[in-house]
Amino acid sequence: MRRNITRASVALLAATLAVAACGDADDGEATAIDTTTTTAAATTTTGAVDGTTTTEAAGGDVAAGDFCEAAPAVDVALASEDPDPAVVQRALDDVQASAPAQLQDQVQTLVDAINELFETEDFMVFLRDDVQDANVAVNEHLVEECDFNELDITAVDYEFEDVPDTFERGAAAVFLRNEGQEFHEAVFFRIADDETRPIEELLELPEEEAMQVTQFVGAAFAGPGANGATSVQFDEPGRYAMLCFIPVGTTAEAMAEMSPDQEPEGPPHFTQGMWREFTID
Ligand SMILES: [Cu+2]
Repeated sequence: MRRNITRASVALLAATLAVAACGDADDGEATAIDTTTTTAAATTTTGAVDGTTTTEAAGGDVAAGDFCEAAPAVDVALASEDPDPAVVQRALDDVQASAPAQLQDQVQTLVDAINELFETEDFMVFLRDDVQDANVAVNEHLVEECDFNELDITAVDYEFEDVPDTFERGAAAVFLRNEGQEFHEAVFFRIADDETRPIEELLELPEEEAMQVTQFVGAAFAGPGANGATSVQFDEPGRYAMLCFIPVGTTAEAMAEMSPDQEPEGPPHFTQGMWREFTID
C-alpha cells in the first residue's frame, strides 16, 4: 500500500488546504457536507448562491456560508490523481473571495503555499510555522462556524493515539498533534463495503490492488512537535483506515541534511504499526 509521489502531493495539498476529499474523485461529483448542499462544488457563482439559499446551518452569515462551501470545492479540485491547475486556481479564488475578515491573512498564507508548491514542488513549504498555524486556524473556524465535527489525534513514533473506535458521520476537522521526533501524517481511506479482510491483510497488498478496495478521503501532516490539521468528509458509513506513510528516520535533522531531490529510504511508518481502523456510523 505504497503511495507514489503524485498521491503524496495530493495528500499534502489536501492537508494544507484543510479541506476534505469529496466523493469519488473519478466521477467528479461533490458530496454534500452538513452545512452545504451538493452544489458545494460550486465552480460557478450560481451554484454557490443556490447552495446558500438552501443551507440550514449557515447561521445567517452569508460570508461564512460561502466559505464553508468554498473549502470543499478546493478539495474537489485537488483530490484527483492529476489536479488541473486552472481548476485549482478557480477554487482558490473562491476561497479567497469568501474568507471571513478574521481569516483573510491565514487564507492568503495557505493560497501562497499552494502556489509555491505548484511552482517548486517542494513540500517543505507546508511545514513552515505560519502555514501550519494558518491551517489550524482555518480548521478551527470550520468547527466553530461551519458545524464540522472535531477529531483530535496524537501522533508519536510510531503510533496514533486518541483514535476513537467509531466517529460521527459528516464533515470533520481533523487536528494532528505530533509529539514524536519524526514527521507524521494521518492519511484517511474509506474501505469498500464488500471488503471484509482485516487491515493487516490490506497493508500487504500491492498498491494497485489496495487502491481498488480503498478510497482516499483526506490527510493531515505535522512536523515534529507541531500541530497539523485538515478536514475530511466522513459522509459514508463504513470502515475507515488511518495510515502514516512517512519513512522511518524522517527527523528534522535528516530532512535538513538531505538534498531536495533525495527521499528518505526507511520503510513507511505503518509497517511499524502506525495505522488505525475506525468506523463511521
Ligand atoms: Cu508517522
